[in-house]
Amino acid sequence: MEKTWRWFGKNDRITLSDLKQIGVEGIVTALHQVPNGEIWTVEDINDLKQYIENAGLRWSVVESLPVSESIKYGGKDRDRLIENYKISLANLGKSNVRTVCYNFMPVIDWIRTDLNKKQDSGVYALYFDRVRFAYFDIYILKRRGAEKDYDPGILEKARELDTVISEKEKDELIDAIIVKTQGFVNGNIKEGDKNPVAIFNRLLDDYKDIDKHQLRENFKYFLEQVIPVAEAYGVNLCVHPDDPPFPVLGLPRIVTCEEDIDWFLKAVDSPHNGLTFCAGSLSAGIHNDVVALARKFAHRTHFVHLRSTHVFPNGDFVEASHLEGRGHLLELIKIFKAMPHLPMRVDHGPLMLTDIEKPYNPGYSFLGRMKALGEVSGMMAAV
Ligand code: DNO
Repeated sequence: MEKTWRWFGKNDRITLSDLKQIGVEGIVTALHQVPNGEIWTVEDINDLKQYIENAGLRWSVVESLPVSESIKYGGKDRDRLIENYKISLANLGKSNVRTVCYNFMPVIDWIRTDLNKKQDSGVYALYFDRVRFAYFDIYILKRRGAEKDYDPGILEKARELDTVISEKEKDELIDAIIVKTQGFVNGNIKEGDKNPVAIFNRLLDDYKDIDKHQLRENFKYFLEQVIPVAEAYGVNLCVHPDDPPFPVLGLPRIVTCEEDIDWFLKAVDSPHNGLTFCAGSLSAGIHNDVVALARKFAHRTHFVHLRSTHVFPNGDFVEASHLEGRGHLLELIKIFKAMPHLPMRVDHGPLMLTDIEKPYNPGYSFLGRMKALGEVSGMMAAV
């Protein structure tokens, strides 16, 4: 596998020369300044590509070329947005950037309730707490009918939480779930937006008639149009699994398990229609055997995210060290070692040491990811 690193562009406080020093070979990035749905021009792509190459690295993967909400819920302007997507894909192919990661999660990308959960060792990890999530859904969003999605034990604990939670803690929960984790990856809600809950509720409204079946149909419609362009320009598209891999907030999620992956790979059966094998996202679903999934889908995997989780008996999960947990990264490395050009990045890392006070995107601090890259590089060498 090729050792890559997610870098957020020229404004990232981590520089390309820092990355060279720690053994990174390829860069994972995006045109973060281009608003969702607009065309990525050849000029803009080449400018960033040249900048990366001047540092002695290569632009290995686009993460992400975002899919607009209207494509996902099947809005009136979806055909225009798909056309733009096709042009951006073609432009990437012309510029020789040929691996493109995206996701098909409605409204909200990855979800955590706690961005700084202190671990026994003193580092901070990302955490998903089922009760706090239910609280957000029922008491903050006030989503109609939300209660029926949670079991009585969780509902009871959410009620108890409501009697003790402060306004500040509520704001922190909103910030974790729909602002800080979303702003830099998807653009639906950004830091500084006033009343993120109202914006979020409006976005949810667009999906009120979209069930799992309809979302699959919309995904297929998208793939049928973009995969021929990917084929023509030699681009590999690879969808990121849903994180966490189960339905949330009344929204369907459709890349969560073996059956889902089988379904979309067959929906348009082309080698250019592939998977981002995110061990972290998949391992957070107790229904997933990550190693078996890797064995089955390696041949359609175009990009790998190495990360691991611990899932607790109550369903909460925490991001584990890259050496432990349900991700079984050592076993995955054994499977993917047969693919020397497959880009891999360590995904997320603990917040630790002198990084603790620095304003990194959640999960994307420097030292924790560097430690993870060291661990993964060691496993790769040993394998
Ligand atoms: C979170 C990331 C995701 C991922 C997108 C891909 O850390 O893994 O936001 O980049 O879902 O489109």
